Amino acid sequence: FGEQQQESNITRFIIASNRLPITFERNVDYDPSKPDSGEKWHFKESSGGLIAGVKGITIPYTWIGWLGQGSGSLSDEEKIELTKAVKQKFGYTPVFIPDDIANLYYNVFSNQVLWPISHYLQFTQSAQNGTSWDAYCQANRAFADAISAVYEEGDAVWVHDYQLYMVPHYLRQQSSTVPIGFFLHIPFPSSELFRTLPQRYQLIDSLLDCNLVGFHTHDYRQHFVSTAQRIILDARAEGESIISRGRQTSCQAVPIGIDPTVWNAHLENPTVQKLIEKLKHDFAGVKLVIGCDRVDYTKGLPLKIKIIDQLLTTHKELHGKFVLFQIGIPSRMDVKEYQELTDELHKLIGEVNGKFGTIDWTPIHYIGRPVKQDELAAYYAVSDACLVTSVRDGMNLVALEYVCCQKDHHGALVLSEFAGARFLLSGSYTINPFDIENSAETLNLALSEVGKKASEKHLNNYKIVTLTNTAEEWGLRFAQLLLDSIKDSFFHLNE
Ligand code: GDG
Repeated sequence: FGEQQQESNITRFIIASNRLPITFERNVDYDPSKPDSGEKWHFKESSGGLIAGVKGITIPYTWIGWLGQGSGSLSDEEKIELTKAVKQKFGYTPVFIPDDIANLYYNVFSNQVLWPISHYLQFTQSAQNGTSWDAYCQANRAFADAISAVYEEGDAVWVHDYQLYMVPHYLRQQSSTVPIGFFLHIPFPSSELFRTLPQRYQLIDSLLDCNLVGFHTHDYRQHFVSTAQRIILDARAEGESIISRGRQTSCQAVPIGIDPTVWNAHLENPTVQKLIEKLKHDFAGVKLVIGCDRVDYTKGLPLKIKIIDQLLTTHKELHGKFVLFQIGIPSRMDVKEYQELTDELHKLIGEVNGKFGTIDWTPIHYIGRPVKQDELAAYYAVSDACLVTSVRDGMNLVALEYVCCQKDHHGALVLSEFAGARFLLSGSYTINPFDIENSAETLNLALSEVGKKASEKHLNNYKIVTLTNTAEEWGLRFAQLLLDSIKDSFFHLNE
């Protein structure tokens, strides 16, 4: 790192996130003596909330991240080859973490301690121990080292999400001036919960090493500010910042957006249009509701199925005329809670279909694997409503994507009040998914208002998703806030 204070512009972001937006596989047919055997490594681009947001930003960036389990046990020679291939093909830099450390860092400390606590579920005591914390720190240090190795003058570092809470700390040890922004994609919980973490001090202190910390909503921001003041003795809130140990950290709500051009392009694709026509024909006269979630206990999937059960119990007129089309992407299947949730979900869906289904009607259509994004656009486009039942959710991009794909149809968004999107999309039918009876009634109301009141609500949401809160806007806003925060902290340090 140079020790130049960056004041005028950010020429490039170094994005750091747990995973790179690609997965790799070894080409088993590869033979260096046979030129037609292809390249040694095959890559696939992955999708997900964070990836969708970052890919929409228009400021140049390079990306640093882990390539997943298995990458840590490659030989040194293979790591060099793979790094070269990833650099050449995508311009990204992989971080290599030994597989046993990665398991403790990712599966244990990140996903069994930080993830549940951030979503208001108490952490597993057994997962919370010195070994998993040490691995978490070791992995975060590897990220910081990789960042400093690619750093060039004019760069700003943009660290993403809870897996990398300690990266700002290790970066600051190397440079007191490198601009560091951090964005949290999940909720920041109430201090009452966060302060039960034994590592609360180190985690918050590291975030205060940033110039800017961004959240999806004002509530999450507020929770962070009060947590910092309770945990760090000298921390005090001043305006939109926290001052502690001579550092000034700007804390802001900067809600993520999606890239509407990607979804509009899908909708204009003739293959997608053909699929939309086919679905319209196949589901004529049926109220179609779409759901699309990672199978994660934060998404409230069992509650969603119970809401459908309730709807079909109370509204017999919907029998034969209603379908929930649910996509459930398998997630973190090496964690016990996720395997159990998958079993529970399959059982509940089977029960509802068994209870109400007939030879020519299945109320819940379930796909338990990822679908292609253009196919997803078609499902969004033909659905009369989208049902989001998260028990906690940082934002929920599915809600935004649905609104974008409802350009012509103006369907209803039925949205949990525990998803951050609720604060952004004021034209939604909000539900408390724990209140099954009222949620079922709201869904019924929303379906009955499609084409009437739902249309007004939709137009309100549509403007937000496609104009005022796009991923592009998000990137620009974050960059501007980061620049402002650098100037502020510069003045502060020189006072
Ligand atoms: C985290 C936070 C926050 C889903 N199924 C398929 C597919 N997807 C894509 C969706 C959407 C993304 O995955 C899911 O985003 P969410 O926001 O709903 O949820 P998380 O993955 O939990 O994301 C969340 C987000 O970060 C961003 O800050 O909103 O609160 O938990 O983009 O379209 N994509 C494809 N096939 C699928 O089957 N191609």
